[in-house]
Amino acid sequence: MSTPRLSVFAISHYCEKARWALDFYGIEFAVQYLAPGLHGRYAKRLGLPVSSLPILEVDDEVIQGSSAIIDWAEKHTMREVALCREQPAAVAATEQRLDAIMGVQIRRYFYSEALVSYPHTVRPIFMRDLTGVSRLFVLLAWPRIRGIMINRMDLGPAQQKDACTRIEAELDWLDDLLADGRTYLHGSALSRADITAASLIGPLVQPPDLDVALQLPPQVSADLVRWRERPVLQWVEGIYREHRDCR
Ligand SMILES: N[C@@H](CCC(=O)N[C@@H](CS)C(=O)NCC(=O)O)C(=O)O
Repeated sequence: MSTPRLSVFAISHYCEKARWALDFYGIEFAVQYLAPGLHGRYAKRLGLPVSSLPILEVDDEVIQGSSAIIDWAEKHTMREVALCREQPAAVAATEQRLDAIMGVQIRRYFYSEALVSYPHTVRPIFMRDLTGVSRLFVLLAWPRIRGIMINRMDLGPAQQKDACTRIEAELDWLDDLLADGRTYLHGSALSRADITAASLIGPLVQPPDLDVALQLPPQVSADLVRWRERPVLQWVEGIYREHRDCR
């Protein structure tokens, strides 16, 4: 098997989820940072129906999406250790719910303020790790990239409020789940539900192990102060501290 190549955006929490799973399974991989805007062409060239990252390429195989990448890692690891396989139905349901709601709404909530009102804080993160033409592309095409992102993700002040309400409902659900003092969301050891929750909620916690430090806009900063004592945010910090040392 040749070294797998993982295409990512530096700032994406779904990409962090895939990276975490590959690291957990001890799979050596090369990271390719793509420029937003050029990533769509790349996905098309690979024959993929949608443009989203992460994308993993291994020999002739192309695997798109963080969940499919975890499936692939589970099959191809040489390590004895595995993510917890107890309560598979609950783990799958939680992963799907987090992917569909929390991941999407946290992104919409953050960009609704950062990209709309403070775009100068976002561009450097997108440009980080890019070289040559890709870097120049983001520099020159930034107003257009920003406009497309605002349209596609449906961003703005009202949308931020809406996303905030949805995030709080999901945080309530997770706080309730953790109220019995459990260490992991389901089962007796780290599962893909835990990796999903920690990666997707990570931007609200900014754990030191997270590769990218975000400059938080004022409303997000104020909400984070309000949320930081929530059991689930403390739990995410703990999961990073205990389990994200596998890089
Ligand atoms: N469910 C997908 C979501 C991936 C996703 O939304 N990726 C974002 C980055 S956070 C993306 O690539 N957006 C640009 C696009 O879809 O073209 C997964 O788990 O991989």
